[in-house]
Amino acid sequence: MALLSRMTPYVLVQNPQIERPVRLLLLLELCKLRGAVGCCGDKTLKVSNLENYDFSDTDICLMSAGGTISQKWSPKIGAQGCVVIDNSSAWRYDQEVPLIVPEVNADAITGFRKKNIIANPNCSTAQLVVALKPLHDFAKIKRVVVSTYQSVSGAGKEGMDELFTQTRAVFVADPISSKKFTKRIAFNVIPHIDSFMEDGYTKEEWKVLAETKKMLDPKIRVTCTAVRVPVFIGHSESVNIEFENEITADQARDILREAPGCLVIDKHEDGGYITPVECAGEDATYISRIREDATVENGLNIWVVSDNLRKGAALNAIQIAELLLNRGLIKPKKAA
Ligand code: 2RA
Repeated sequence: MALLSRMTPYVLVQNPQIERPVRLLLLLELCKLRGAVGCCGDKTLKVSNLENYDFSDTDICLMSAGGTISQKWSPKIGAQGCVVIDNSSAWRYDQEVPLIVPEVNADAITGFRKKNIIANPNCSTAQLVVALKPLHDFAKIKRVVVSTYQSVSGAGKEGMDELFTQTRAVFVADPISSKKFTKRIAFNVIPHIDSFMEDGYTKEEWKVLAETKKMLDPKIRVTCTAVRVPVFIGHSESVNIEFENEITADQARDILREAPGCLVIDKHEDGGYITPVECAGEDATYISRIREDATVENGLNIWVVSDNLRKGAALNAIQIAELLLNRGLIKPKKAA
């Protein structure tokens, strides 16, 4: 992160018509935590109007303003020589835009030059591929079945507010209304995230397959059920994996213990596993409950938990920026 603080201060742009204070703050918080004090840490950040901002002096734009803004602005910003790291889904499936999780496909980053845009994956995919990559390298994954348990912060501040308000309403016997989610989320689970597609899957479920294939291996077959749960921060995933080659649970545990970004907490005792409450505010992708699946030839079941606001969003974006700098792929335009 030291490199970032030597750069010209990068600008976090907010469209004045769109209020996204939480997302913006999360990015700022993370920069502060990871030591980019020279950029924005304890300083007052100037928010400029996107319409007339000149990006030609700016090295990196961390874009977290939604797909519509990104579609319109990322190419214009990229054309001014500023690299956009985009958190929306606008560019993830574009063949000319690399989709990057540094622990998984760092080498693919060089493709950013075509458009000067790099895409950050969907939160549920980011943690999944961090866990899958080292196992794929060892025993070649054939098929993955994922069930997600996604926290309400994946739906932003309004999602968090809705869980809080509804939970309180249940206790004080107030009427309960749902705006952000399609059904009551307090004391409930909802098997529906993002919009429905023609085949009956949701867009969230489709993203998991499309992004896993793009980043890890297009030959891997992936199927997913994405579920919203009444948890504020931290996505969990139950993952069933079928491999081409033999792999034992002990081998998987050893491999994952050494793998970048992974932390294995897997004791066969009460509480010997990770839950979202413990992962919130942490950078790692936690893996627990590693077991052999006796119903297939080479199968494993694992439990993957990570802070969706960090590895699933802000942290991964910062890691991409670090990757650009550490590999000398961009040179700071001005010294800070
Ligand atoms: C969600 N995956 O949890 C989305 C956010 N990117 O709703």
